[in-house]
Amino acid sequence: MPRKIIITCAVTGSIYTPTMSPHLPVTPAEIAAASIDAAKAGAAIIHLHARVPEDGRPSADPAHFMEFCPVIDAATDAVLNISTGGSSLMSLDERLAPARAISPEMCSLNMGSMNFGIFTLKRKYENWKHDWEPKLLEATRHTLFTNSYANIEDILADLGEKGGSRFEFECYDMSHIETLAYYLRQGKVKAPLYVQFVLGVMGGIGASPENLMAMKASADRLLGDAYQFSVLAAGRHQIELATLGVILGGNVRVGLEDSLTIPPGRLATSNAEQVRKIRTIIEEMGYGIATADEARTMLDLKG
Ligand code: KMH
Ligand code: ZN
Repeated sequence: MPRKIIITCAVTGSIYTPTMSPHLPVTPAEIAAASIDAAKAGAAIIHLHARVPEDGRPSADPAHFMEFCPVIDAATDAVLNISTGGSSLMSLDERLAPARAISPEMCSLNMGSMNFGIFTLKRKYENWKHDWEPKLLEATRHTLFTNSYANIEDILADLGEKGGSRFEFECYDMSHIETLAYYLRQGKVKAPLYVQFVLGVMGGIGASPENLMAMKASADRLLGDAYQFSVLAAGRHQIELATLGVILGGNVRVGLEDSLTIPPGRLATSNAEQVRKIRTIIEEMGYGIATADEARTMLDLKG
């Protein structure tokens, strides 16, 4: 039996802005359609952020999430994974409101505080559709993405112990794996941990094969058999590092939240296009694709 690989698709996020790609889903109808198409293409998990429908600004308003989550739920059996990272410019209370309202099967949990330098994207664009876009990017030069120990513990207690959600542990650097290992030793998190190795965010570890292998070696040493992993490479290395992640025994995350492009370097026309690309590579290598229910079993989700 070939090993089954879980594909997560992160459909819109809060990093890229509407000027950067006409294919970035923004309205609830677009986010729902992109998610449904990604699930049909093979994504077992859909990682979700919301945007203000009128202008595409990142939103943490639960009402915006409620416009697309039930639609995706009704049309697919995909696991819904709600962001608790929101955007680095939101307060923690804002960031947690959607997952608190929805109590999803999964949510993200960012494992440390860091710079989150998306201001560097600014230089590539001109003729902004909206004034807020360059301003938001510039603001990240001055802001920290705050995920204190107390913040992490609140999320574990509130959404995890109380709400029954399980986590995509976002690890942007080796130190974040150390923090997760601390909580494993404390008994505050339990196997199977789903660790997302996040490479290529400015402020975190860079997107290279060597860094991915170092993250994996560190997690093997610190988390042993208590974890499974997935690979997310932000930017143009998305597909190749996801492929290496599969070779190293892991799962993958793609989607326009993390990269607007598709090899050999053009804009992806949809989230589903990236899912189909990685699915083809996975199947050509002889692996299988996990269904949503198989992902639920592998990750011990509440279902
Ligand atoms: N945007 C990704 C680099 C979250 O939503 O909590 C990581 C992420 C964080 O998806
Ligand atoms: Zn996210």
